[in-house]
Amino acid sequence: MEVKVGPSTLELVEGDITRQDTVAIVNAANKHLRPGGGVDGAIHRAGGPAIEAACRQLGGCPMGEARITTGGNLKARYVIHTVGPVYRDGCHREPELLASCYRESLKLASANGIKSLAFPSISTGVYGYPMEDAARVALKTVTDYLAHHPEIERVRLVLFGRAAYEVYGKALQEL
Ligand code: AR6
Repeated sequence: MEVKVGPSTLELVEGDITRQDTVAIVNAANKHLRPGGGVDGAIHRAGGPAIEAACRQLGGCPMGEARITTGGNLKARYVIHTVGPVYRDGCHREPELLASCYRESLKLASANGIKSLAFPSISTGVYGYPMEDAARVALKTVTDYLAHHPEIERVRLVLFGRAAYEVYGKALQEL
C-alpha cells in the first residue's frame, strides 16, 4: 500500500527490515546502543560487527532521540538507531516520545542527504506499545514531516507479519 504526501511516497510493506534497499534503515534500539533482541538483534546479525563497533563510539542514545551509523554488510548504507519508549499506561509521555523517535530519525536522514528510509514499528515488541496506538502516532508523525520535507523521497514502514501490516493499513486509511 502506498500514498503520496506532496512529492514524497509513504509506503507500507509486510517484511523484514534487514532486507530493505532504502538508503537507511531504522533500528528499534536500546539506550545503551548494545545489540539486543527483535529488530535490533536481526540488524546486528545481518549487518555484522561494524555496526556494533560504531555504536560503541557513540556512548548510548536517550529515549526519543536518534543516532546514525554505517549499515555494515546490509544493503542499506546507514542504520539510524532510535530508542522508543517502554510502554507503561500511555500517560507517561509515551506518544510524545514515540513521535520524537520518528521525527528525530527523519531529521537525521534530511541532515545526511538520505532520500529513502525504512522504519520498523518502533516500541511494539519488547517495549510493549499497543500496535493500534503506535500505528497512529507513527503515520501521523511521518506524514506531517513529509509534508514539510520534500527532500525525503520515500519512507517505507516495514511491518513484521500480516497482522501488523493490517493494523497499519487501517490506521493509514483512517488518517
Ligand atoms: N523486521 C521488521 N520488524 C520486525 C523484525 C524484522 N526483522 N523483527 C521484529 N519486528 P522490537 P521494541 C517487529 O522488540 O519494542 C531490543 O532488545 C516486531 O514484531 O524489535 O522497540 C532492543 O535492544 C515489533 O512489532 O523493538 C531494545 O532493548 C517491532 O518490530 C528493545 O528490543 C518492534 O519490536 C526495543 O523494543
